[in-house]
Amino acid sequence: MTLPIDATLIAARNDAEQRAVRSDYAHLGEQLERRGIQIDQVREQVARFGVAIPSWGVGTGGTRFARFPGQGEPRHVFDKLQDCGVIQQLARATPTVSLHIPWDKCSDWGELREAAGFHGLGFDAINSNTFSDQPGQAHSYKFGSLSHTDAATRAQAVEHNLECIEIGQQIGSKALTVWVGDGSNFPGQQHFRRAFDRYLESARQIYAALPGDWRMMLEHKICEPAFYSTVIQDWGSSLMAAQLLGPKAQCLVDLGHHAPNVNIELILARLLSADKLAGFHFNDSKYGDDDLDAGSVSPYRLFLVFNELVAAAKEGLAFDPAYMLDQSHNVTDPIESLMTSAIQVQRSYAQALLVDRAALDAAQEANDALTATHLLKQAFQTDVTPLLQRVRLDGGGAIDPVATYRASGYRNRVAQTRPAAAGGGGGIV
Ligand SMILES: [Mn+2]
Repeated sequence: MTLPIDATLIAARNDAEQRAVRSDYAHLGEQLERRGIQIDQVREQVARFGVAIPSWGVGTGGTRFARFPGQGEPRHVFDKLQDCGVIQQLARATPTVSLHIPWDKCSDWGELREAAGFHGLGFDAINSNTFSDQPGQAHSYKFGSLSHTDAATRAQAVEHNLECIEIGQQIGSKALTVWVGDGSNFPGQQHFRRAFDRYLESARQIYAALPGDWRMMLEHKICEPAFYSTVIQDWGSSLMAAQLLGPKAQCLVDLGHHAPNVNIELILARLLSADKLAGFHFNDSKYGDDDLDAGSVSPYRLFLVFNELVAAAKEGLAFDPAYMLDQSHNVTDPIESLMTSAIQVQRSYAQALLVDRAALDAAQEANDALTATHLLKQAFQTDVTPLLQRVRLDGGGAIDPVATYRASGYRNRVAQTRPAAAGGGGGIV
């Protein structure tokens, strides 16, 4: 068994470009040195950065109207893992995979762990699903899961989360991500406070089953599938629930799960102050939870998120955010989108490392708004491309992951063994 992309192809393509990359890197190093920044130190920090790939992200996504699958769609979790292996082999920024149960259920978790090891991948948080019904399920989630009015439905949803923890333990996960679609579509449909209380009662049972070194990550969402109210609607509800549950419960921020124009970097600052920031789901949006590729519309906002995280780390806050891409690839090859998005997230992190923190502190103390905002812009407008290319080159990846991927013919190759997927019906994944 060999890695999915031929190593000699990667090396040949890198050889053709590496002289230019080293020259560009040296030039960027000179520019940064004039600003008092050692480029090699930044490069080492960026090389240690990783963002998880959601297993469902390697399949073509869709909207509630339709899905248009591409060639060679993954058939099962082992195919998904192989596609994640391609992403990590070429882009070197995604060392972990986040599984989703029951979509990724398999009969031998040990075998799956071995396959992940072969690709140099580990497993990040495990995701439960009580927002859709599975074949043979006794109770429907049409009207909710953890907060359902019916006790037996709530018990079934709790039981599913306990199963996710058991599976997670077998593959080396350390966190359970809980997002529920619970809510209402009509004013008056749901008693807001009672629904929240029922959610808490169920969540407490899940929390009680967490292993000592695990975290429970609560993901809020303003709407969809419930379009009038959701039980864990915003960071306020999420923070209340996390505080009531205990120290192992924290709040997960998905960039697409807010009202338009909400200041997300401020939310994360508040969650950091409360020691409740679990991590992030990265994507981008224009109108709502559009699940666009990270940084494709608002790269500055992505940078501002990392600016807060880097500042908090530098100021000595003890936190360990889990990062994951969570987006829907409807019109692109998901492997290309995920590589590009991981690099975009990595780019934002690198740019945030370039902010002159001492000068920013001084500008803030002096109420010099223009200088403060200029310092952020200076970091954001620095083209760190050569630095990211060097990180990939040093890590055995591709200087240009998308071009190398296209040259490898991987998609056509897997399409020969993976049957064409049916299109038509809606569904985000
Ligand atoms: Mn998410």
